[in-house]
Amino acid sequence: MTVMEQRGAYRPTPPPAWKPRTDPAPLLPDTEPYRVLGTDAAAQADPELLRRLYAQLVRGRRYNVQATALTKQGRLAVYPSSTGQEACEVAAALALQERDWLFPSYRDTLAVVARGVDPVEALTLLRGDWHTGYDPYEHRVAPLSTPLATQLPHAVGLAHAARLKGDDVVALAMVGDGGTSEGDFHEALNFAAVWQAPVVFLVQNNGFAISVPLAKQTAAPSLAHKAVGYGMPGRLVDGNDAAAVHEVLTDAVRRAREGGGPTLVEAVTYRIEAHTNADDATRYRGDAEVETWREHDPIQLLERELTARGLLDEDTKQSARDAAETMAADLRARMNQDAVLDPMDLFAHVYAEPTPQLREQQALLRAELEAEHADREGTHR
Ligand SMILES: Cc1ncc(C[n+]2csc(CCOP(=O)(O)OP(=O)(O)O)c2C)c(N)n1
Repeated sequence: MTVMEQRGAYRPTPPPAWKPRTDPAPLLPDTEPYRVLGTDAAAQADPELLRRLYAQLVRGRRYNVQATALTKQGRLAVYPSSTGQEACEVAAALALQERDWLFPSYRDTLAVVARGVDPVEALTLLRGDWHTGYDPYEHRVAPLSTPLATQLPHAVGLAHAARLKGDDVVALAMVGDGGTSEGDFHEALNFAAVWQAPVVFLVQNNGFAISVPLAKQTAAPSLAHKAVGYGMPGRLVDGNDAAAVHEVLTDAVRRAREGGGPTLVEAVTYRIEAHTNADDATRYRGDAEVETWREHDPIQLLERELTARGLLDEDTKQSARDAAETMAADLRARMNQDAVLDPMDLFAHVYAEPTPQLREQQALLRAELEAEHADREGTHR
């Protein structure tokens, strides 16, 4: 007897009609990272914007070199260099309007500086001096986040709240490839898509999370594909092509502003330096790989395009270099001054209402400092 005969007259009622809630096709990223420089699309790019990006890239590279030197001189505790990633950093800052908000991670000092924060204040946290170091409200830049991906739900919260209040604000949140494995990444993207919050997520896929390569981080076809599962578009872009990153982010920011909801952008790039000055990258990757990426350098890419189109002469190049040198000299001089710090500031701005434990610790430290002071006075007399 066949199965059908065993079933006899039984006819199941068909389930309610099902269809995907949104068409996934428009959400899918391209199969290749989007490029502008060296392609036909470059002819459409605004020469003034390209020159602005160029000057910022040169400045950014010089900032990375100077900050790394400061770690070697004992003037900076730690520096996660973004050498090789300057196009993402600069484009992120330039894609935003003044009224928008930037939510950076610890590697994004350049984006913070490109947005207008004082170059020294942007390093305060990494010097280990004083909380965030800059006023987040002045340039609408959230604190550099060391805990991975925690800045993402903050960005979504701010963007959603702004929309509820009727404020025209977009939040752009930056995160690394490793950060996409965090629960906060998932929660932020899910809320952003459900609420259609005006937020743009920029993942800088620089190949590694310290020593962990991307292949050990995810089995997704690309990080941009992760967007589809949440119901937002994923865009894949060449992260070393400043014009391409700027265009993709500007489009995503515009879309968010117009009520189109969030976008996840994966910028494919490479971390040329070690994770930080405390890391030895030769233990987990070879020089040959680094060299391949050096040949796809963001500054060189833009310089070649500008030169080929007759948009960059020797004087313009020199003035970009001079401006970068002036910034570096000022950074060096000011970072070489000892910071005047009050240890009691440790307790400031932790909670609006300090906990009893915190008050107790605060009293202990005050007593210790007073005893030390009295001791010193006694010895000197
Ligand atoms: C919640 C959390 N877990 C672990 C760490 C330790 N940690 C610091 S950086 C890092 C790697 C992050 O890599 P990625 O997100 O790819 O960013 P990248 O450093 O490459 O810019 C890890 C695991 C942390 N800071 N926060």
